[in-house]
Amino acid sequence: MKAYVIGNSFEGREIWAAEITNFLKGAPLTKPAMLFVGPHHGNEMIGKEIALYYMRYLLSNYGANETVTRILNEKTIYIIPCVNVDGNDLSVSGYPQRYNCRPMDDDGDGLFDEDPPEDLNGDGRVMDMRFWNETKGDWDYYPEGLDKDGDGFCTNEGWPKADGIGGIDLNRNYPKGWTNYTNHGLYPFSEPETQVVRDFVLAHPNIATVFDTHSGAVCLIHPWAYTGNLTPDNQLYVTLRNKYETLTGYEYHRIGAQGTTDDWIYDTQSTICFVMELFGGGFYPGGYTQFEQDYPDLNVPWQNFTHPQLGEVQIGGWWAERAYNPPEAEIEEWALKNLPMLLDLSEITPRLKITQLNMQKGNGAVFNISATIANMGFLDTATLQAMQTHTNKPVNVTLSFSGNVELVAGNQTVSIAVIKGSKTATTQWQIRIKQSGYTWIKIQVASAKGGRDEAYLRIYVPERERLHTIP
Ligand SMILES: [Ca+2]
Ligand SMILES: [Ca+2]
Ligand SMILES: [Ca+2]
Ligand SMILES: [Ca+2]
Ligand SMILES: [Zn+2]
Repeated sequence: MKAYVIGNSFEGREIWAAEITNFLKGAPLTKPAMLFVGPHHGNEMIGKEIALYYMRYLLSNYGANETVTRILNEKTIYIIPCVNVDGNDLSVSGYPQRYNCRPMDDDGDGLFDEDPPEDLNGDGRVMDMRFWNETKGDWDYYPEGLDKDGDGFCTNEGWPKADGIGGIDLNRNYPKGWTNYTNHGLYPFSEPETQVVRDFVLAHPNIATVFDTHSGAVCLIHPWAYTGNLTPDNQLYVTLRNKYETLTGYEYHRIGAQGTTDDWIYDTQSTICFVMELFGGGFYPGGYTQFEQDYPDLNVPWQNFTHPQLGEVQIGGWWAERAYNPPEAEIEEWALKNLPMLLDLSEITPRLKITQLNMQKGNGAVFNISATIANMGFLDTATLQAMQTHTNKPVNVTLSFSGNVELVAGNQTVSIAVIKGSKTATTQWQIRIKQSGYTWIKIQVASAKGGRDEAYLRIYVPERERLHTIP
């Protein structure tokens, strides 16, 4: 494993990536790859935990577990444990922060982030605060905290009146279907965090599959999110999601959103993308009531507190951290549910192999050479989306030889638009050898998503044949 910083967040924190593969069996970029994307939403911390769990699982099972060993010999796993590192740091400190930390004037008073909520009662988390309204005969609800700018806590001008920290919703900041809402950023890729993901993805064209993490629900999602339309690859997505429903116990649901990570990657990178909503009350097995029963700490009892400005209030209510993240003792259990799908996303990538080389002798020192390239993987070397938008990268088969060989027919590099999963393609050349004795011919196959392979042919030309054919 290699781990390195791939960029910095809005507040300058480091965003990391890891690449895991057997480096002795080929450089990471030359192997088909799967990308694990950690949280774009700071309060959805379970994604980061499962990233680290998966990292440890792969590293500790190489050589012991047959599947892991095969995957790390043949494939590369990229892991970005956390995208929204600023939001994550705030959330860990008890302030649930979905967005990044770019300052935003939420209440339109010309000041930025001037009045964020805070942990008043010192229990380590920012909760809700309620105050009995005599006139209404009901509670008024505010975020826990002080009115630092003297404009009130919460009025009929909007909720919350306080202007909290940031920010931009990073999973709305990608170009596909991007819409001009306040929290989507000024333009697609306006945020340092999404730029980091973009640059990483563009620098690794070998990524064939993506496992992107969110939480707040228990379900799996795939493109398109920006419209209700089906993608050109829908048949494939349905086949895979049926398998993943069985493997993980998560159900497929369509959740619409504009400008998401996975719509962009799938749209432009010939990559099959899934989002896992890892944990939460949405689509929870047995429903939301069951979720509340299983996690009673979700509803924190109201506790009396003497507020310096409001007098007697109560602090408690719905605990956002639990709504998005399982208790520590359950993290492994939720990671294990996802493990078979994580492994499978590495297994299904295309993988090219030269399975057959033929040589037929023609007249004199002329030889017909053919190579059969097999896609040993389940996925095609390009998605249908990529084929339709002409963004597919071809499979290139190249014949290399020394100066004593002349290419008579065929292109030295043959480009094949796509090789379907579990299918083969055959390329042919005709060469003339201008020298007697042994000659080596090299055949190489290279593709963005399907990895590389090479093979050699040794051809013997007796002295009299050479004299025959060379003018
Ligand atoms: Ca403001
Ligand atoms: Ca703000
Ligand atoms: Ca508190
Ligand atoms: Ca205020
Ligand atoms: Zn999310």
